[in-house]
This record gives sequence, structure tokens and C-alpha cells, in this order.
Amino acid sequence: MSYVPSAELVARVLEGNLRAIARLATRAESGVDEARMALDDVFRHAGRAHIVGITGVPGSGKSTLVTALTAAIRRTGRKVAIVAIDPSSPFSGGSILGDRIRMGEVAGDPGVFVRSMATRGALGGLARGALEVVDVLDAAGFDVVVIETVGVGQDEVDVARAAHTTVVVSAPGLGDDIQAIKAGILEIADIHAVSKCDRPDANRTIADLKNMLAMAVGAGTRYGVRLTSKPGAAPDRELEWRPPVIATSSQRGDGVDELLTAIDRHYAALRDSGELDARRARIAERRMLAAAEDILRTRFAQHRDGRVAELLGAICERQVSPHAAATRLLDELNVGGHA
Ligand SMILES: Nc1nc2c(ncn2[C@@H]2O[C@H](COP(=O)(O)OP(=O)(O)O)[C@@H](O)[C@H]2O)c(=O)[nH]1
Ligand SMILES: [Mg+2]
Repeated sequence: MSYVPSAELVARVLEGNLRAIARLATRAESGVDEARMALDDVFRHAGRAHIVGITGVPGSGKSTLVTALTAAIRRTGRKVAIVAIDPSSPFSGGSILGDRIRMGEVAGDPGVFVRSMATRGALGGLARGALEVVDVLDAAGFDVVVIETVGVGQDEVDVARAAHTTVVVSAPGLGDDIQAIKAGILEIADIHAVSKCDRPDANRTIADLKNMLAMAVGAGTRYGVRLTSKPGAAPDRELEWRPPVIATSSQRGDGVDELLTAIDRHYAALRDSGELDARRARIAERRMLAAAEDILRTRFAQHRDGRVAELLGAICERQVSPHAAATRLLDELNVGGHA
């Protein structure tokens, strides 16, 4: 494929050209230097999309639910992009064929774009690359960008925290405990979906989850009820939001419209309370910190055989502490500049 210059690529992305979007997403994912300018450019045009994180343990029905939800969003006329991140497979969903069949409902619809991301790159590349792909889709005019992540580790939680609205999916038949608790992601839910409610054992999962949430509220844990926290400003209005528990069956189509209503209501509540700005500020802070760490790691790697090795030797000889060595290294390297 011929190389498309950044400016031209960005212009096509902003027009919503699907090939250009795919191409820039690939560049974002690979983290190549040539992508940097285009991604910086695209970032300035992003910021309109509602970013929805959908997480839950493998097999909880996320991909199936995302497909059903996508169809529901399309019926309202909005465009939807999906970023599916599943470290268990180079293609999302564990089964390529399965995913394709499930996306069948919305396949070929130009108002739907699906991007699968395999796994993290070296050293936390997952979150950064994924969020830059989200920027691309946002700037390209998708109204809703869904990030599907497997809720089993910190990386996934981090990605879910980059969303404005996070849906945690639990399902019956995957063990006695609410899976969100096992994965430690209960508190990040703005909305709970209990999928596969066509199954007879779903009622118990729903009841367990509701009990758990009631207990959390009773114990004073403010699950989902967040104060506005604009940096440097006193909270003006409070976001009163109790995460609803919504039973869904992607098989029967039950609960999907209700889920969409909850997602839309949550976004409206975020906007009206000022919490949306607060979340955007938190997302910005995390992303900037992650970018700084990334730059630092790269520079560290570049000097591993040189100055870093020397300082490591000095640390081993107890001539200098790790902290003092790090300070010295940062002073010596022009960290923000190019090597
Ligand atoms: N009975 C039932 N099975 C479902 C439903 N949704 C998904 N499944 C099944 O659950 C399995 C895992 O679904 P998938 O969407 O791939 O889960 P993911 O790993 O969380 O993305 C598949 O075999 C699906 O067919 C549902 O609403 N009802
Ligand atoms: Mg999946």
C-alpha cells in the first residue's frame, strides 16, 4: 500500500472515510513515530463522542450484547464505533467466526465500524494505543464509541476508566460470585447489565448483585454516586446516580433498549451535573501521565547500555541510591526532547 501523508490521512479521517480511519487506527496501534503528528492533529478534532466502556469476565456475553446494543443505537440514527480489546485472541471474542456471525446484524452498515485490538504492546501500550484509536473514531464523527474490554486485570480497568459511561456485564452460570467482585471492577460500574436473562438461573445472579449493591450503599460506600470534582473548583452540583441493574438477553433482545436508555440517561446526568467535565479532566490527567511514563521508558531503553548501565553499576556498588540515580538521569537526559 502506498504511504498516505499525515495531513491527507487526517483530512480523510475527518470526512469519515473508513479506509483512512482503519489506516490511522493501525498506525496508532503500532505506535510508529510517523503517526504522532496525525494523532496529535486528530486529537484536536475529537471530543464529541460518548465513550462507553463495556467490561466483564470472558464469556459474560459482552460481544453479543455490544452487537445488540449497536443495532439499537443505529435505530436512533447515531453512528457507532466499537473497539474490542481481548488479550486472549488476536481477533476479539475468542472465535473469529463467532464474532463475525454475531456482528452479522450490523455488518456492512457504514454507520458501524469495528476495530479489534489484540493485546497490549510492550509496557502498557494497550491503553495508550486503544485511546488513540478512540480519538480517531471520535474525530471521524462516530457518535458513540464503545470500548469492549475483558475485565480481568488493571489494564482493562484503566481502559474502562477512560470511558464516560462504564457498563459492567455479569452473567449467570459463570460461578457463584458476582464476577465483577471477583475481578474487582464492581465500583467502576455506572450501569450493571446481567446478561443471558433467558436462562433460569439469571434471577439469582440479579438478586445477588442487587443485594451486594444495597449492602455497599448501606455501608456508606458511594458506589456510582460521585461528587463533581472539577480541579480547583468547589463541586457545584452533585451527580446523583445509582447504578441501575438491567437484565438483558441478547438472544431474545430483552433489556437492550432499556440498557441504551440507561446509557443515554447517564450521559445526560453527567452533562447536567458538570461531572462530564470532571471526568474529561481525569481522563486527560491519566492520559498525560501515561504518555509521560511512555516517553520516559523509551528514553530509559535508549540509554540502557550507556548512562543507565553506568548508574546501575553505581547503585550496585552502593555509591548512589536508586532515587538519587534516577534524579541524576532525569537531569542529564533532556527527557521531553528527542534523543
Ligand atoms: N443464553 C444466552 N447465551 C448468550 C447470551 N449472550 C451471549 N450468550 C452466549 O455466551 C457466550 C459468550 O458470549 P460472548 O458475547 O462471546 O461473551 P464475551 O466473551 O463476554 O464477549 C456465547 O456462547 C454466547 O452465545 C444470551 O443473551 N443468552
Ligand atoms: Mg468478546
